Amino acid sequence: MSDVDMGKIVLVAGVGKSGIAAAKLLLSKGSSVVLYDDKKTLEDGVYREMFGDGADVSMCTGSVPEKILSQIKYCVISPGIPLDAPSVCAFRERGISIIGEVELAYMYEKGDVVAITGTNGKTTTTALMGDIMKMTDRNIFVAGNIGLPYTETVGGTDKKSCSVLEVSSFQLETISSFRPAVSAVLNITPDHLNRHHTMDNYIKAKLDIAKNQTKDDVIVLNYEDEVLRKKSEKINARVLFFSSRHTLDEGVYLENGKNIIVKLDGGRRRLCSVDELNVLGIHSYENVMAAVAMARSMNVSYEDIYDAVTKFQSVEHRIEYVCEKNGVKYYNDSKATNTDAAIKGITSMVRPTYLIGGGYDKQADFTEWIQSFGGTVKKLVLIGETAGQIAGTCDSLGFNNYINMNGLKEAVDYCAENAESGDAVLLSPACASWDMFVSYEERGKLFKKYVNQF
Ligand code: UMA
Repeated sequence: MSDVDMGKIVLVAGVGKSGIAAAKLLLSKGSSVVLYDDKKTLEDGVYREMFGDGADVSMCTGSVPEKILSQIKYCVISPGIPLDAPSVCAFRERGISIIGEVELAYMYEKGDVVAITGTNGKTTTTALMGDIMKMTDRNIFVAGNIGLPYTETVGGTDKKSCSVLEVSSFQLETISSFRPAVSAVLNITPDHLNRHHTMDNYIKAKLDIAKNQTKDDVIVLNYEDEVLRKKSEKINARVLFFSSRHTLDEGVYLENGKNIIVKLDGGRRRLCSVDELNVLGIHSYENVMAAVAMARSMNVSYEDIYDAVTKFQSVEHRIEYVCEKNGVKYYNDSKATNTDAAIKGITSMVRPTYLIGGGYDKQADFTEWIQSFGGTVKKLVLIGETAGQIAGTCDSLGFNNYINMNGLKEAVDYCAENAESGDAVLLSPACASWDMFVSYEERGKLFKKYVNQF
């Protein structure tokens, strides 16, 4: 973790969030920067606004002129650019070293690093871990794939600070010295195979989060994930498991589906009941347990962990708790724009539920979603383009408890009038929003507005 002589001119590939933040960091360290993008062009005025007058930065698109290439030793690459992209292959052939944006930031890290990856849940877990760490008197930076480039925050780090980072497989592919004190891999299921080509490559990228960790560091892994359980034997760091289904001799686990138990260093402690959390569903409890295991590894007190996890609200639009009115709890899961996500939404409900579904037609099949209702759905309230198709699938499956409404406002009013104390109302459409709304965010925000105004 020391400043590195990158040479005077550094190429930065990709002019998105990461590329711009990396360029600013490099400029602040005295390098001159050549931005490169396969597509994007930035006009002169935009440069000046972004980097300030007189900044030592220029830009090329499509290809990098020979006279520039011949002077370059390093290229900092954005996570969205595949390592086998023609431009990257050409840079490598010229002997230019490729450095990832996360690796670049890490060169200037002065404090501790906690890093979280996984196919699902990493944004939520990173946000929660950030909240827990903020209970301490340390300076905390929450960054990475969550949306704020690590190169943008690293300049503020010091010996006492901690960077809590969400890291994607794209970012992990290009690390070389990156070494978190505590890391977590939440789960690994097939994703991004167009980029990584094989599942083995994808798994390798994720587990590279631990490649520089030693026995003085900790990695938190999901005991229910067979791949992770198997691979754990080859990891150098101390492995701590969390489990939603098994009692562990050491680690964090869910007892009887209800209590979060921490069993570490010979002690056993009940942290809380899941009823005290504002997040729902086994996948959410797993995220909480992973954060608890990481936080204990960072020596955060049980009291601070308890306060943070019980205050934590889920990320907006993901089974987001809105409020309780007349004994009815309202949840916004507008981000459930496909049936897989909507199955997670409805199976997370522990109360009889009025479920608002339907929307833009993506030619989906709703069978598995309707089959997942079990006894939970008291009434399916249908809106949008797909309402008729969903009703047809309900009929063919013998589920008759549905009603059609003209729009979201009418659907919310219907639920408010009919739901009884002890019920839940869940917007989890299983469809995109574009038939009636600009985005799922707009749909979710309107839902919350309608709920809050009656
Ligand atoms: N570009 C090229 N050639 C390519 C591909 C892209 O020149 O072959 C250029 C594009 O024209 C564009 C720029 O690269 O101008 C975009 O760079 P980028 O895709 O790396 O995007 P950033 O804006 O830098 O955002 C990245 C992450 N994006 C990706 O990994 C795709 C963001 O994660 C992250 O929040 C941000 O850095 C800050 O760290 C987003 C994401 O979708 C949310 N991540 C994936 C996921 O979560 O599944 C991994």
